[in-house]
Amino acid sequence: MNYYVLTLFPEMIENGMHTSIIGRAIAGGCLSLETVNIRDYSLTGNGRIDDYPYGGGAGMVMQAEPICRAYEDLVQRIGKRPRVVYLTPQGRVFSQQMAEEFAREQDLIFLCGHYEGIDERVLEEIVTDHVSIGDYVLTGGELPAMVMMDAIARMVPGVLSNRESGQYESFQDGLLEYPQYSRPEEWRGKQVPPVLLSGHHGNVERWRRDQSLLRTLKNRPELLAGAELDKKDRSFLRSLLDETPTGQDGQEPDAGCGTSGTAGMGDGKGLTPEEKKILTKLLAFSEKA
Ligand code: 6GU
Repeated sequence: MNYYVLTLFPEMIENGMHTSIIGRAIAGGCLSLETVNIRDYSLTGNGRIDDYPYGGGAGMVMQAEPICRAYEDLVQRIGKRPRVVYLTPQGRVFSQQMAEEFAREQDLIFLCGHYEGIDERVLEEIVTDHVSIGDYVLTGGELPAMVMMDAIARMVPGVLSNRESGQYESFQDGLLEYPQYSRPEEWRGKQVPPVLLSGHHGNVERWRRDQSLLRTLKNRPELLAGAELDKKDRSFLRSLLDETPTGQDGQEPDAGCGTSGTAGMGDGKGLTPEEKKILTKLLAFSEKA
């Protein structure tokens, strides 16, 4: 995978991308990264690339020509016209599915805006994909570009080692990841769930699946509606409806089952009345299907 980034802050991209797993993948040749400073394509040669918006209003607009020149110079050099992703809160919201799709490309160009935006005419000419990373506003497209490049890179063969492989992580099967524990067995009075020390592989797998279901229900119930649930999943979820509700203070009604101690993540076991309502509907639907 070859990444190209058109930006006013190439050092921000370079610093962020030459670190950790992505940095290793670039050093190892699985990924390549080239940043292009849009300022180098300023019309006046003084580095100025923005101007006042026609029609008035606050802020400045990045002009079409410097961006177009930076783009044309790049595609000339690489000899192809890859997809161009423009990072904007007005775009389609990025997802794991989109990361998997972009990962099948050989080359990707990211266009990062700043100020109030970019002259629409150059966007019409060069951009193939408008992408947002969520419903909040950031000061520029650099962090979103890095978010996308990171998520896409994980899906590129060779970037992750077997240990790091994303095969069983959140979203792969439509559920959130289960909680993880490492040494020591007791930390500040908190025990590792006993089932994880039991050595019983089947029970461990079942517990993890249940925790994934519970977490997804509590934090992202809309994902649970789309997940594939088998008989054992439904049976676990049904059992949650029979438990006494957890108070607002997070007091556990069922100590000793090995699920306490995760309340901080919003996934203490007792369900709120609202969660029970969601779950009841979901089970009715899932049992019909
Ligand atoms: Cl892609 N850009 C900016 N500036 N803000 C954002 C965004 C992108 N996605 C969410 N917020």
